[in-house]
Amino acid sequence: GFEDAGTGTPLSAIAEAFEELSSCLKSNGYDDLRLKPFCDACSLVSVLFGCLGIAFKFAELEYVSKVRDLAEASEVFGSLNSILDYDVRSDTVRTPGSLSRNLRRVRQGLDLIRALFQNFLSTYDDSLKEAASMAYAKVCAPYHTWAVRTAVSAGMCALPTRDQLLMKLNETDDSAEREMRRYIDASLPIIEYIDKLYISRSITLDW
Ligand code: 1PZ
Repeated sequence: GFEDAGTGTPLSAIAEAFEELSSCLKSNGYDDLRLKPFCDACSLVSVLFGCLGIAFKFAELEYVSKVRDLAEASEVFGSLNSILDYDVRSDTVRTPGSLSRNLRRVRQGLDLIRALFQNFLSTYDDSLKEAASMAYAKVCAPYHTWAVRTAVSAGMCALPTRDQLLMKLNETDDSAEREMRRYIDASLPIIEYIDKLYISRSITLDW
């Protein structure tokens, strides 16, 4: 908006990008989502990793490389639908490194942030460990290997405090609450839309 012009924080940029995606999706009747703007919005999320400390460097590399693969494919595949169509035809939906698999992982990342923000807003704990661990346990842990789950739970001990995180993000409690709510609301239809891409093709989501 006008008051953010030039002074937007990373969180407000993320919220804005997902609101735009979400309104595009709504305006075409939840029928189509372009791959390039989707990847652009997903890339913005990377700034959050910088706030988490070195323990989550591996998560950042994982996430960023999957978004980059998808972004590179956007020259060939215009929409999220076309990625699924391609992988269904070549029977590679769940093949490691395939675009449909990377899309599923990126979707889990978006949902993790959503859960994390929700937990952040429902507690005033100075430590983020509880909020982050609960979000991870619910959204991602069921699909991750033991080794990854162990590394994540070790990393949880090195998270910044709530105040440190707000400071790094250049937010106050009030402004962070506003921007996180915007993301929580705007990302939900995107996440549900991505799930529907698989479900409508009779692909289960237990992976
Ligand atoms: C203050 C908040 C702190 C929250 C910290 C939460 C950190 C969660 C870290 C998750 C680490 C996942 C690392 C590696 C996962 C891989 O096993 C899979 C492999 O997929 P495959 O190649 O087998 O298909 N990769 C992923 O799931 C993609 C990466 C997802 C990472 C999402 C992070 C979301 C952002 C967190 C927040 C800021």
